[in-house]
Amino acid sequence: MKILVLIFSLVVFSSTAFADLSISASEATVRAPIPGMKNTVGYFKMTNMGTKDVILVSAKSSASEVLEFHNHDMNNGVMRMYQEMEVKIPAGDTIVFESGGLHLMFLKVEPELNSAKLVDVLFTTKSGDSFTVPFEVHKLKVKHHH
Ligand SMILES: [Cu+2]
Repeated sequence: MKILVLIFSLVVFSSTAFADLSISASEATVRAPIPGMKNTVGYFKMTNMGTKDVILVSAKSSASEVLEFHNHDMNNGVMRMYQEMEVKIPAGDTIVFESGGLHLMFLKVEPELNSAKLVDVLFTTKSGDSFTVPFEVHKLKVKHHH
């Protein structure tokens, strides 16, 4: 259990206005867009250590004109993604944004996303609270197969 606590305490943010908001985020990464592409995806884990559910309603970043919460489903064997207007982080629970599931969609990315090491994302909750999570920018490496 101690290991878990250490991982999640890596990045902890709390609001000044709402003492009961206790959210931590970890492993927040965004892929640098493939050259020529205007869109990319971000992944992270978010834990609600508080006693009330937290509902994310928006995300903003200077690195991208539009940020949307997306999810995937399977339709006749075809993976399809769709927008989620809200993402609930239940009290005491961790929600994982990962490949093939929930993800943060960066649409119309700014050039800074290619050169930056970190980009800040500001999340806003239904209760009007907000907090910032830094996302590490991961560049795609060209793989050589032998
Ligand atoms: Cu998407």
